[in-house]
Amino acid sequence: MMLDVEKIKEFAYSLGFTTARITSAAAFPEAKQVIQERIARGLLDGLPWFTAERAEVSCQPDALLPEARSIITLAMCYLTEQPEEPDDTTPHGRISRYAWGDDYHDIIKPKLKQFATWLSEYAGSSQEGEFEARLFVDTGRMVDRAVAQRAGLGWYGKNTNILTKGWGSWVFLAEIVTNLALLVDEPLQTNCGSCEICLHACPTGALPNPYELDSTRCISFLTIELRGSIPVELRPLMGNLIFGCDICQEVCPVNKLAEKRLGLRQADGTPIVPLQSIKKREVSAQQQIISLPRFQPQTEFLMRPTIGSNPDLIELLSITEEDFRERFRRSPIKRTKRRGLLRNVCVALGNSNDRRAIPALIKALHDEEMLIRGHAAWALGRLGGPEARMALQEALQVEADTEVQQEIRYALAMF
Ligand code: B12
Ligand code: SF4
Ligand code: SF4
Repeated sequence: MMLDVEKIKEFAYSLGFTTARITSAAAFPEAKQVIQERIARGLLDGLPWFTAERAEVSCQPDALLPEARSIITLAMCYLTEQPEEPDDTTPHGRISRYAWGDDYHDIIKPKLKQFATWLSEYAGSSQEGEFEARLFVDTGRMVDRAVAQRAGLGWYGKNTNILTKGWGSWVFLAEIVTNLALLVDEPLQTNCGSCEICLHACPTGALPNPYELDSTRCISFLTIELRGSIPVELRPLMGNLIFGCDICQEVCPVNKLAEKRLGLRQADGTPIVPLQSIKKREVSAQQQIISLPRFQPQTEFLMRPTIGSNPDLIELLSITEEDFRERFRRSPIKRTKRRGLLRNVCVALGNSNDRRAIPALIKALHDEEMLIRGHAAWALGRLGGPEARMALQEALQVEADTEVQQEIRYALAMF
């Protein structure tokens, strides 16, 4: 007996997932080919775990669960109210939207477990043999977007994100691979049409062609995944982004429409997207949004006041290891560790053109982490002025690390 997939989707919605679709557990040969080709071209360099062998497994669901027959693919919208723009009394950074609240892995994983328990009971006697399932959220063990595309959960945007009807790309993706045989959904017949807004909006040129991301230039990679120094030629292009980047999503007309339809407002009560800013021609008829599913915003995604979306960069530069652990304990930001975050803060301050940052940067020039010292030197070189120059000259006398010495010399050459 075939299980009622509508009941399964209903249960997903009751858990707070915003879209649920089903596809078979057949392999994903096109995705495998694309990923392996991108690895070979170096577009995924800097993600050492992302190997051709891993891609092979992630595109082969029965390598993850031998009896796999279906994949339930799930999206959870993380749109929340937009905070007020900060005043300019001090330089501010920008944190990407997905990191304003708690870490989504910690929110979605327990829900997947709850879902699997329910499924096991629901499948009950209709299932021959034992119910089996594997749960995935962003582990890289599963090609989340390829699964979502084939199941009709959304379509590939040219910025490589999956766009869903109703929520745009403001969704996290997750899957349950199971040995249950379920009725599958068809892929959507939707695409971006002639729109290419995101490709032109990317500040670092990380989207050289539609559907192609050069991870090594992407600010999301540079601020979150990269462990070492940020290439000097990319630093000036990063603006005040200190954790992740949403630019290619913020400019997307499908996303703007989603924000408008959800009625999200800024702190002063005005809608996030003024109606007139969405030009009709930017959204093809195909992309017209279908009736809106229920929206159950997860309170865990709401912005946490201790983090904010636009933190004060000078204050942030002074945090200790202990402060960092306490402040970002439940946040995705903990991934960068203090040294990665403060490296990014230095770059943002270097781009701020705000000399008020100089005393804090001079202090950071003597931080115990060489990564922070090196990027503070670069920022001082960018901001310039006699005070910054003298601090750099003095630091060069005492600096023991050759990489930081090089950064200081590079910074001094900017004067
Ligand atoms: C590695 C990774 C990254 C890397 C590399 C991203 C990348 N594009 O590859 C970095 C660190 C840069 C990154 C950044 C971000 N990421 Co990320 N990331 C991943 C991860 C772990 C693997 C992605 C992957 O397989 N990349 C390999 C490339 C080759 O795959 P792909 O881009 O999907 O390629 C497909 C398309 O190019 C398509 N394609 C190729 N040619 C053509 C041609 C046509 C005509 C069409 C239609 C399609 C098409 O086929 C390819 C194979 O399926 C996934 C989680 C997971 N397990 O899947 C999350 C994931 C993709 N990331 C996510 C998010 C939210 C982000 C950020 C928005 C975070 C942020 N705010 O900073 C940015 C977005 C950057 C961007 N523009 O993509 C979400 C995306 C949700 C969504 N709606 O799509 C995911 C799914 C995590 C999750 N579970 O929610 N990420
Ligand atoms: S996330 Fe930012 S840097 Fe990366 S592709 Fe999009 S706009 Fe470019
Ligand atoms: S900005 Fe345009 S091209 Fe880019 S993802 Fe959105 S609809 Fe597609």
